Amino acid sequence: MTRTGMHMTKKGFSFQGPADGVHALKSWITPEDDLFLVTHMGFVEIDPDHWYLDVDGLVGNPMRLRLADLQAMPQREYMSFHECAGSPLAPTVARRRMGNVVWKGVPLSLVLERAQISADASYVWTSGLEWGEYAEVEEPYQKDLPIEKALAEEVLLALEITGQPLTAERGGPVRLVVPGWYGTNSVKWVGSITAANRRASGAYTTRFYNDPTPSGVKPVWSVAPESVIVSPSPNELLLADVPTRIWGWAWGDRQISSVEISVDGGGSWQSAIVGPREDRSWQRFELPWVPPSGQHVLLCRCANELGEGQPPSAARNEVHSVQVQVGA
Ligand SMILES: Nc1nc2c(c(=O)[nH]1)N[C@H]1C(S)=C(S)[C@@H](COP(=O)(O)O)O[C@H]1N2
Ligand SMILES: [Mo]
Repeated sequence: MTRTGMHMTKKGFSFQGPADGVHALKSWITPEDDLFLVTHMGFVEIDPDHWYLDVDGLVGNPMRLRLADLQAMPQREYMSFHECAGSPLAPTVARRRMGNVVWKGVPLSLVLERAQISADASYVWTSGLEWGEYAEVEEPYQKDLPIEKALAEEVLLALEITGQPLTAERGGPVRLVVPGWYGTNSVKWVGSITAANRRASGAYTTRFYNDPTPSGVKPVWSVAPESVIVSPSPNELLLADVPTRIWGWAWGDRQISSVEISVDGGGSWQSAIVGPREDRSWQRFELPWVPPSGQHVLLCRCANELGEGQPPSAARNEVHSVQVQVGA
């Protein structure tokens, strides 16, 4: 389903992120250069003059929006963490790809209203415009959202990230963003929206991004509570008896209400101070520490307002640890 005015710039799966991993994420808003980039089939460059968005399916008024049509609609900003769920082929491995950004765009709900979405629609499907192969599957990057989330105020057809137009690699000229949900749902290079009364049946909503559960599968949607220690990093110079602090970020679809830190490999835990959240931003946490000399394993774990926490292992949001060496 290739359209004119677009070409692939790089083929195949690709992940890019800062060399220092989470320890690079020192600022409240992640600069573009430190924000991870993911694509399954490759990157695509789309001429903005040729871009359009088709809205069809269970709608009274199917339509085709050009970029100028979208730009003429009301836009809003929304601050949110942005996190990749990790490889769909290894769903229990923590990859720690995330950041915190400000998206700006047209609420998806406005476009769905304009298209006169039917009361029978229970899902909204979106597709990316790129093509190629991933894990021996060759089909469009199509995702779905239940109607309640599709109509939520934070879900945007984004044109900008942190004050800048989306680059081609970031999914420009227009991408979907689904704040609070894993990055896989935020379809880049979006080209079509279809209202439906069932889930999408493609590989990216069935084979991939469905976690096995005792009773079946659970789509990789809402982000589970997670926290990481940004500082100290394993290679930071720490001196015995010199006061320092352990700090990092905690986030999830739901607000984080507590973060605990262990400085003895999980033997004992202390409560950290947790900062506020804005929209669905991450939250800063911090604990003063006077380190004794030697080697220490630092851990952090958080819980959200419902009391849901982080598993110790075998999960994408498993407890994060950092090993540090403190000089005498
Ligand atoms: N069209 C399209 N959208 C996509 C993907 C993709 O491969 N194709 N990858 C998804 C995944 S898994 C993630 S984590 C985010 C990454 O967004 P970013 O590269 O802007 O960080 O885009 C999502 N949207
Ligand atoms: Mo991802």
